[in-house]
Amino acid sequence: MGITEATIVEQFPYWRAAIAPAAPLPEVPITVFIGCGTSYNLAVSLAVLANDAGKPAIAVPGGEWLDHPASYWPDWRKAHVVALSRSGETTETVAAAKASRAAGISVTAITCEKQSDLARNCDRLFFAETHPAEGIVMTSSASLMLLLGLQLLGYPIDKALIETAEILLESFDAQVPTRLGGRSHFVFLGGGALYGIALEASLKLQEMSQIYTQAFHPLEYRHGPISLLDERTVAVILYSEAQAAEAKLAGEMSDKGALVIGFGGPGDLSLPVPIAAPLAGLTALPALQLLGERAAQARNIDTVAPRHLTKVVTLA
Ligand code: F1P
Repeated sequence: MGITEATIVEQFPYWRAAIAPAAPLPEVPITVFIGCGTSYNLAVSLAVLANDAGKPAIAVPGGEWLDHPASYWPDWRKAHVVALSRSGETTETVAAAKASRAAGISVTAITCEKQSDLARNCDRLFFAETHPAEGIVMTSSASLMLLLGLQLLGYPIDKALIETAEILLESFDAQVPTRLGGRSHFVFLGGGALYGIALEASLKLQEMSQIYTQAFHPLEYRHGPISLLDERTVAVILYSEAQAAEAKLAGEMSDKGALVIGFGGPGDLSLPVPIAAPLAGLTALPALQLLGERAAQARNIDTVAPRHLTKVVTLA
């Protein structure tokens, strides 16, 4: 087993260690989740889940919140910021956290590095230890930061959920990789909080395998992107409560030649996700990470050193 694969399949003990109730977020007009890359994708999912839990929230990339906060929220000085960064050193995220605090905004940090610039520049710190072998590609750390964010929003994580994620990972690996031959275009669809997960699955597979990937809200796919669909396409549908419409889309994509993998709903391959909707994304994340690894292995690409990427992306 390669190093990246180990960080995916061995991540669950780190999840168990990260279970802890968290004091709620402050009562503010808006909570802004910021991050870059994978951490931004998690922010997208968490902002939706915050709204679902009755806490108004948006997600903004770190660099955008740094440079144009008022373009995202006019009364931005009244926000609370939740900054996500595995390393705690990504230039834009750290600078945005510092600038927010300088403007009188309190900052909650979610990170896997206690001794980081972000950890030193926040008001509240949520930390989880990640798999020690994790390299450039964020695998276990992505799941862990999502888990911490869910707890912060009051969604309880328990051992049964973790077991469900493990079972899903195993059943994914038993059914899916052998069906991927000849497929070179991957589309990820997710609605609500699952859109951020679709973005993350897409980014992961692209980074790991250098295959062209796309992510959309499910029904958006019919408004143009479907023109690229052919027998080289794999479509991963992360089913939300809007099952009926998403299932129709799955049928249409399959008829047009895609291999449809349904998480929590129908497809050419269907994987059950027996978990409450807000937690479905976290449950599916390890399997989606493994999809990237398996696609890379099929192309003999070493995911320990993805092209053009570094573990911490900094701007001098
Ligand atoms: C996030 C990030 C990842 C990218 C690579 C480098 O950084 O840019 O999105 O895939 O792994 O790190 P961080 O702010 O979470 O440390």
